[in-house]
Amino acid sequence: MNSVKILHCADVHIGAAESSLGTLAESRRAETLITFEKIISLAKEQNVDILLIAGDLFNSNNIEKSFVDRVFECMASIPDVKIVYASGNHDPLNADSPFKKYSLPSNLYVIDTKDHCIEFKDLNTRVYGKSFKEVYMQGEPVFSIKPDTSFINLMCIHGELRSDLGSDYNSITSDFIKSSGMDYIALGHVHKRTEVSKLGDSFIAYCGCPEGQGFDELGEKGIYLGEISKDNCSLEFVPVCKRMHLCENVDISGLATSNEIAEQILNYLKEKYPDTYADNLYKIILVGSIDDGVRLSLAEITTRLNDSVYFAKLRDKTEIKLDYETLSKENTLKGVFVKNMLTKIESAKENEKEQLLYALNIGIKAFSGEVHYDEA
Ligand SMILES: [Mn+2]
Repeated sequence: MNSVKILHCADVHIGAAESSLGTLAESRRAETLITFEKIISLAKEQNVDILLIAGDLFNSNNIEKSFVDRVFECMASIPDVKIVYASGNHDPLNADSPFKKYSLPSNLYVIDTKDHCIEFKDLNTRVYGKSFKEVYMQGEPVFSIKPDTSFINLMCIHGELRSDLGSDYNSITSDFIKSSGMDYIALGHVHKRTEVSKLGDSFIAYCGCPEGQGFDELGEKGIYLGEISKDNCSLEFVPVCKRMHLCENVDISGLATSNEIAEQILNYLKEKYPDTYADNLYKIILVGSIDDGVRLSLAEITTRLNDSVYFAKLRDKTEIKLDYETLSKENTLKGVFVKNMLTKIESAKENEKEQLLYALNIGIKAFSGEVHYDEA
């Protein structure tokens, strides 16, 4: 066999709850399982030989049995696919691990906490790896079984790429990769996908998480799928996420009512994400300048948006169109504040001016009672 078809996924975090979503948190939690089911279907449809899961399949070992049962049932439903699992820091392979507590599907191969090599003779392939035993794993993996070049050599591992051995999450250095003898190293841990790259003779990639879990995990998420041979790696990214987290700046200059603003945001989203706009989670940052006297009701705009999209939250970064000079002459506390700020801005260094102007705007909004504690 000259090549092997793999699907590389990691960091599914089944059972993770995005608590900031409030009433949606439970359904979002169920979607981590549904996304895993999609990965399993893809492996079957694409006639994958080996499904590599590089850690953090479960968000923690404290996962309810119903989720574990479903995961193992899905795995057992694709008996022709060999599934290799290396535990990550979220679901370490200790006595509490679902992979230790329950009986496993016969096509699931769990990588040990010591250096480990699993041989699939029928595929002429070996899979190396090492599982986390506890939340932390220091040092660098060592493999006593040296790669035999007559096999396709794969590695499935959770860890942190870095230049030294200082990580608490399994340091993987470029020297280690270059001397590994691997044809492909399937990495987990970093939730942001990297392109497939080559170090020495080894191809390597983080596939990222298949489902974003917050507004620090933006955009399309998925897995890598393709063929690996001794001298070639043809992996392609395949999106599998049910929803995307997205952060968008929307200019609402000149608009005044919540209705108009909500419509403007929706039109923007429909144009940018014609097929998926209703399904995504959005952090919308309102920008532009609005007339003095316009009072934005973030609550009303949010409510209107949430009629049309799965989830949206707003941040107000608009500026008020103001005549500062006239304001500074007002014989009021607000007038004095504006006057003092203008003097400060005038004498400030160039790089501080923008920050001070922002402070001036926040201050003016505060006089109208519009500033909330989470304004930032
Ligand atoms: Mn993770």
